[in-house]
Amino acid sequence: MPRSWMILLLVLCSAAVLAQAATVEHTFNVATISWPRICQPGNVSITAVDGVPGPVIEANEGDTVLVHVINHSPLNVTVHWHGVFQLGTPWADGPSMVTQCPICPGHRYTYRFRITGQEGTLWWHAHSSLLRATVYGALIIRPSSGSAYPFPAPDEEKTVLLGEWWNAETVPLTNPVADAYTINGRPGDSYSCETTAKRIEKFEVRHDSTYMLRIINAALNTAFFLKVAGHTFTVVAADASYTTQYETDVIVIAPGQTVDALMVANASPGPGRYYMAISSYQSAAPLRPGSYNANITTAVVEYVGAAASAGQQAPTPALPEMPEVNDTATANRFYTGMTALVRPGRRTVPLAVDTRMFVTIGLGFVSCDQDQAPCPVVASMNNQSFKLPDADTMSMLDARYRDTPDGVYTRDFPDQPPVAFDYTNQTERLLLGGVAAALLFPGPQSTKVRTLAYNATVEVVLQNTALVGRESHPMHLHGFNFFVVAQGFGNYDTAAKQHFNLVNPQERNTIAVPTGGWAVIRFVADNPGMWFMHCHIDAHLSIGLAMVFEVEDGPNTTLPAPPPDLPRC
Ligand SMILES: *[C@@H]1O[C@H](CO)[C@@H](O)[C@H](O)[C@H]1NC(C)=O
Ligand SMILES: *[C@@H]1O[C@H](CO)[C@@H](O)[C@H](O)[C@H]1NC(C)=O
Ligand SMILES: *[C@@H]1O[C@H](CO)[C@@H](O)[C@H](O)[C@H]1NC(C)=O
Ligand SMILES: *[C@@H]1O[C@H](CO)[C@@H](O)[C@H](O)[C@H]1NC(C)=O
Ligand SMILES: *[C@@H]1O[C@H](CO)[C@@H](O)[C@H](O)[C@H]1NC(C)=O
Ligand SMILES: *[C@@H]1O[C@H](CO)[C@@H](O)[C@H](O)[C@H]1NC(C)=O
Ligand SMILES: *[C@@H]1O[C@H](CO)[C@@H](O)[C@H](O)[C@H]1NC(C)=O
Ligand SMILES: *[C@@H]1O[C@H](CO)[C@@H](O)[C@H](O)[C@H]1NC(C)=O
Ligand SMILES: [Cu+2]
Repeated sequence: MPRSWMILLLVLCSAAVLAQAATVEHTFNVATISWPRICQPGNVSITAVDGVPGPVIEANEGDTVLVHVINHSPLNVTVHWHGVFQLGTPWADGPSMVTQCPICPGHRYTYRFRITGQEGTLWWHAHSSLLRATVYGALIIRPSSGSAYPFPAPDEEKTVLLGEWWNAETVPLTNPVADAYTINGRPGDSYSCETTAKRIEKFEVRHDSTYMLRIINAALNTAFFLKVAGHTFTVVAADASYTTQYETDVIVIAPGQTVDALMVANASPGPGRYYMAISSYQSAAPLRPGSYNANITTAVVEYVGAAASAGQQAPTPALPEMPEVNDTATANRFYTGMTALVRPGRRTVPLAVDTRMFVTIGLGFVSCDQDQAPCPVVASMNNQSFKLPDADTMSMLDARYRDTPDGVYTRDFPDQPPVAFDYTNQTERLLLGGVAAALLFPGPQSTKVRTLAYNATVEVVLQNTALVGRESHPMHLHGFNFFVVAQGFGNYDTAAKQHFNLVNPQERNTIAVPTGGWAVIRFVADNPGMWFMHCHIDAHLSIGLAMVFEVEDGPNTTLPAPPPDLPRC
């Protein structure tokens, strides 16, 4: 071995010792628990891991995470580690019937994976039926020991998990409109009814200290605006990828996304109490009143000393002025405002493309008789509406491993929609008379995958349609981060290529494709497995807004054998 290699090895070894990669171990008891309703007497039975939100997983980059999930509930369950690359551990990803059969009542499964090449804020959630409404928590990855944040270290960190709450059992969910939004499981002061104890999250701060807010949108169906009265933010990361510092007084966050933002506690006129508030961002046009909860939810940012000054009643917090519910301009400014923080030795956007796809995403209808009108809504990608394999067959990853896809999935997910049309034009004449009508009814649901060669560089244009209505779909890719090289409103035009950001595009695992618009993403398929790509609005995922990438084995990288305790169907 050449001398320089020996030295390199020695350096690497001592770096490994310094880094002290650890094992982070948790036991998640999934169970039916009793939890207080909001603004109504009594409790409701929900499925949860200890409570809402569930336990926080804290790790350093390089650590191995081991979670023993024990299902004490009467429902099938799986857990997904949202945003974790799962390099070499595709059996630990979690989506039910994609990478595993569910953990049946009374059974258990140990998820085991190593966190490499990513740091920041991620989260975990159930990935079977609608259980993630109450089965979720934060997954925080700090730099490996010996490394530092690429910005001045904050004095303290606060996790801010945004959710939705129903006063009924969420499975089955009969009303998609939440009874309340929550911050760390609490509804806040706008819900201080007689019948309910006040439950509000409190963030205690010291004057002039800097806080890193790790904000996670765990809601089933709702994107949020978040503000703190009297304070502004510096965004430093999104989806566990560092960004150049971006100054803003409002955070916009779609389901599935995370944002890390620094907040200095320097409010004027001075120490006191300030509301953090979240409100719904409705991207749908036309706006559909009654299709969302218009209430705001609050937490309180309280300066040390402000609560009990001179034994008096704490001052009423100031409330931030929230954007209008349909303020797409504000959402777009935030979503497009960030660029990646380019650092030496880290992954950058691929410049050459091997596989190109153009994928329409949106809603349509199940074809039905006149007397059943309006027909039920269905969702599709390139005119394919996705359904999971039946629970009595086998998971897609298992079928791939055994090379027996028959009866589980087919390899014919198309690279283009069957027809090209004016995707974002809502003109009635176009829908009824034109080619678009052919895409309005995608037909029976199926389980189609796009097979990708190992290491292929993939570019996907995600084009929203306006067949039923304009709307932003937060598209989430399992197993990979992608670079968002461009996004815009209207129909994608190849002339946009001239404006691709191939220098420092933001890196994400969930892109809120602009309402009535498009986004172009790139990723490298360097991890053999079955990787779900889907809308992170559960109401759309459950009606077919999904597909799966089947990534082939590489020369030296093959799909590992399933772990012995993998649940079987
Ligand atoms: C309601 O749920 C809370 C939280 O789990 C629990 O502390 C309380 O005892 C429950 N109340 C009832 C009446 O079950
Ligand atoms: C908003 O909150 C109030 C209680 O403060 C509640 O009566 C109302 O139903 C809520 N609105 C919605 C749409 O849930
Ligand atoms: C938002 O909705 C209101 C009420 O429906 C409407 O008047 C306004 O034009 C909408 N704004 C945008 C930007 O769509
Ligand atoms: C939408 O389609 C109609 C009918 O083809 C056409 O007249 C109109 O110009 C289109 N609108 C836009 C904004 O392109
Ligand atoms: C969309 O899919 C359905 C069902 O497979 C088919 O009937 C329809 O023709 C397709 N649309 C187009 C434009 O090909
Ligand atoms: C993967 O692709 C990159 C360039 O795109 C290349 O440098 C590398 O050698 C490839 N790796 C394998 C294992 O094919
Ligand atoms: C695969 O591994 C073999 C033996 O370890 C090595 O010679 C070869 O270069 C590797 N190929 C790639 C593409 O990494
Ligand atoms: C639970 O999972 C098992 C095993 O895959 C399956 O046989 C059963 O049908 C599932 N039950 C429900 C209610 O989905
Ligand atoms: Cu969607």
